[in-house]
Amino acid sequence: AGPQAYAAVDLGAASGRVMVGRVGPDLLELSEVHRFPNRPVRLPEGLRWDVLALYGGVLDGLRAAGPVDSVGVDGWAVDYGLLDADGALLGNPVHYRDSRTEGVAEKVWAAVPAEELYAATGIQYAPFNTLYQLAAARSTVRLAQAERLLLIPDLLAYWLTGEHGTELTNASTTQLIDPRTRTWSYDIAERLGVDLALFAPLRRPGDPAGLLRAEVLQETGLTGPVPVTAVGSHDTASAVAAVPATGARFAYICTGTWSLAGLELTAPVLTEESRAANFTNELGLDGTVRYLRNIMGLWLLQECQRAWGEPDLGLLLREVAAACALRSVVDAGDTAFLAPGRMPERIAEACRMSGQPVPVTRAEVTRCVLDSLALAHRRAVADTRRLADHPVDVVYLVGGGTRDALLCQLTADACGLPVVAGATEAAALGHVLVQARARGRAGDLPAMRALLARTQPLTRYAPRGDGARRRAAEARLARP
Ligand code: LRH
Repeated sequence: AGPQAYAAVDLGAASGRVMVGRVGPDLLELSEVHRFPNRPVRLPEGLRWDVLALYGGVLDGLRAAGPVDSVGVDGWAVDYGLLDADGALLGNPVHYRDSRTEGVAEKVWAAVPAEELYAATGIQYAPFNTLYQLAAARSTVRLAQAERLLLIPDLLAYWLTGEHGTELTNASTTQLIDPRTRTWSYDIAERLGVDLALFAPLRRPGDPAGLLRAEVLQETGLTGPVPVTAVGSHDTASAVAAVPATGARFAYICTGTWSLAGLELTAPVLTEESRAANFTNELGLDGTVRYLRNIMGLWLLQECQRAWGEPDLGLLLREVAAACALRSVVDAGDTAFLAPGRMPERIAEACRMSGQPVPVTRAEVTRCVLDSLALAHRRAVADTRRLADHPVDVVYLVGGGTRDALLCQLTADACGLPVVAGATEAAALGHVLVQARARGRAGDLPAMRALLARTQPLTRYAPRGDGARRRAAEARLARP
């Protein structure tokens, strides 16, 4: 028998993809069969996901995929859909960049202090954590009517199968999971009035998640039974699984709309120092902890591109070669950049406020973003080493940002460490490997990574420069 085929549905904040993966002892292949835009919609009530369009894209993708042995779904974290007693979706899922959570965290902390929340859940403060979204929704009719809450990938899996589940890696981003016990934090939920009965039972990457419904088979032309397999349904969990590391002394940066930079650990770091540095302990595959920091990532550039009428990224990166390095930089970790809109102006404003030259041309703004990202990557890698007391000899970059050679090189320069750029479609690769493993066709995490290192093209970037300009730029950034 030849290798099996696995369909990986991977939902990103900017687009969704259906990929087909094949896995064998020395084989790891991925082909994209369908890509569709993910366009958030601004309604009078706020920023919403067009989740039905996404489901339509998934069905189109499964039709294009042809016969597969199993299907999985991963996607971005924290957001959810609510279902009524009949299993019908209650309204359009709210986008994590919606403003409804402004000022909500302070109210939550009045009931459970931020220190206690971190010690219990290990999750960073981000205004969009599911916990704060639920607090913002507290007295809404929708929440009162809801019988079930499904995180976005679980919602899509439900529409495909008719079955409910809460996949663990993504559940950890709700801030309602205890990373030591890897189950619900009952005490936190109770004190904050979150009804855990809203959540379906937890399932782990590799667990069965049902079969494609008869109507889905009909719509996609697939022949059943087709099993759906739970994967690391948080896209970042799947991407971290696909870091092609061969040793233990590594850090990773998953670059896409976000940059997620940190370490893979076997136990969470729940210290007050770690909380102050806003590091998160999300759950990964096989008992691992993803100890990382959220950095704004290519979102900064995507929003600039939108403001400039969508110029081609390749063109922008060629223009950037002419712009002066490290002339002005912003704090790419600042949640001030979270909301959409007016990004070139907001970046210019941040430079003006910190007394730096204001970037004006597209090339100058793009250069400012790339330099700022590289510095934020460096800070995250340095902080993570210190806070987790973990040695790092090499930084692996995976995800969309690996297409940008300048970003990879600047990250190596800033970190003063070799950077190895791996797969652009890391989330889909990690995802496919978990499906393969569930069917006995792949090994443990180190074996998966060895397979990735053998089969996927890697690009190495050696660090350049003495760091003097970088230090000067960081000093400007630190100025009040
Ligand atoms: C990346 C990601 C990230 C989350 C954010 C909401 O797609 O899942 O890990 O923090 O989206």
